Amino acid sequence: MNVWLINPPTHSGSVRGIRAVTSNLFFNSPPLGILYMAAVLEEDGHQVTVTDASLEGHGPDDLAKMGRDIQPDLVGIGATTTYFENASATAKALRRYLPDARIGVGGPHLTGNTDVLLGRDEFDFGVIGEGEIAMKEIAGHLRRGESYRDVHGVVTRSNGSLHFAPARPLNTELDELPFPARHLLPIHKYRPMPGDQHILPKTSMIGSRGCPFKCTFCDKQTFGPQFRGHSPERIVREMHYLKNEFGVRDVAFVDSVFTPNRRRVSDMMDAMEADPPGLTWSGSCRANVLDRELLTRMRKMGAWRVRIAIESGDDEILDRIRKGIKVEDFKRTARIAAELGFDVKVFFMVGHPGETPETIDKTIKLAKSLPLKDVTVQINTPLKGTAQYEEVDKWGTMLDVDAAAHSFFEPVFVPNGMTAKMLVNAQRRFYREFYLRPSVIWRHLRKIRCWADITKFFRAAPLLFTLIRPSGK
Ligand code: B12
Repeated sequence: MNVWLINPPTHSGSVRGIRAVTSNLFFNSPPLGILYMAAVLEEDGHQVTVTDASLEGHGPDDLAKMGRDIQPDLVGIGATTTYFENASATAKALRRYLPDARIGVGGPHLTGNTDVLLGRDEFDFGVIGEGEIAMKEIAGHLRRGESYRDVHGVVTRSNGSLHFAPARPLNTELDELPFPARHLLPIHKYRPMPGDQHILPKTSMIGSRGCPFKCTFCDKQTFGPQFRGHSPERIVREMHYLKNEFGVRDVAFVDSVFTPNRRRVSDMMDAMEADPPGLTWSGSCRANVLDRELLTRMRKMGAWRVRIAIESGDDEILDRIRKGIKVEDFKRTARIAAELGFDVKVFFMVGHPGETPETIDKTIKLAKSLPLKDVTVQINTPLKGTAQYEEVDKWGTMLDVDAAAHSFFEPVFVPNGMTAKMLVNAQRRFYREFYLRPSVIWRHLRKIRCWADITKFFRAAPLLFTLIRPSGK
């Protein structure tokens, strides 16, 4: 079968008013889910084309024209909530040129919102959850001229309602999956966010799926609560492969949680010590799992950055969002990491349930009190299927906005006693107060080693300008 997998456009209909953010953030690394599926389909003898419309700046019509040359039998489009409408517009445009192709959709939005398939004739089917084996089976059925309707995990329409095939169990044998088919995309075209740029070329990798922690804002419907890791040896093999095949020098692990427990981190460090990958890397870490000993081993093995999501500087809010970490634990880990020479990047949100101007002040104060190099400040966005979505009315008001607004950079939910404008202003003030300090500017300037380190400041300028200027609304 001739299969075409598409990461949808992020340009047309892109998130309003934050173009500098979207253009820097949303194509900083290849879509690994699509590349895993592509690898499995290739292994099964299919001819596979992958297009990242976000990276290439293609809109739905450009893709439709490309479709005439590719002539796929089967098309798969993946989307988050933010870009589901763009996935849908793409499928509609493809229909015009490819009347016989089967067009399916998967990814986090479809998984949490299967009812979006109703009344959307542009899609023939959806896949709930992990897509590799489901897509392989769908392509196999089509190759044999059979219906794919009952392939596990597939949802189709029939007589105005949805038909759900039995659910597909989570894949627990991750090492049986081939490496993502990165050779199908121009991986050197991806650019990290300026603040995430360390040594180029850089790319991303994922060492695990699932997260056992219970943060109420997180959409973990695709991979579920069960942590499933690639073996540490396989992770190290993939790092070597990235270095040898693609000349990669820096890897960002995009696991939901790179450090679920001490044992896992220690096993990974054992594997790296046994066969040093010889690249730098970074990962998302739980502040209460890491200690000086583990951080020291990670640093020796090439880790240059820890990304820590603490979200708030208020313990009451941390309890409410079931973060499972105390502000004091976070402070200790952030300080040790900075002391050991890590670039510490921390994720915060404003607009939590129960948030007030005072709790936001506390969070900003916390960020400024620690030797952090970068922060990301998002606006809390209750996604359907998350625990916080269930009790959102108790804590505030959901605004009547469309899916594209679920970018985490514009208000979707306003806590009681606050306004949307206050949230945007707080986010902007947070960035302003954090970055416009001599200590932080110096932390950035002292890392300049080469020309690429200088040019990233030119890329960062419009981004920072967008994020720090008062909203004016
Ligand atoms: C890396 C990452 C990013 C990168 C994306 C890089 C890229 N090009 O993919 C960046 C930083 C740009 C990013 C941005 C955003 N992200 Co993000 N991101 C992730 C993260 C941490 C890993 C993604 C990944 O590679 N997963 C590994 C692969 C194997 O899984 P996968 O992509 O989900 O694909 C599997 C299935 O979804 C399915 N599938 C996917 N596509 C398709 C297509 C078809 C046809 C089929 C059949 C199946 C299928 O099969 C795949 C293989 O099993 C996830 C959390 C997570 N751990 O998954 C969040 C996550 C995907 N992001 C999320 C969000 C909200 C965002 C942003 C909106 C918010 C923000 N401001 O950061 C933006 C939107 C960007 C966009 N383009 O849509 C949410 C999505 C929730 C939702 N309902 O949409 C997640 C799930 C985080 C969370 N837990 O809340 N993100």
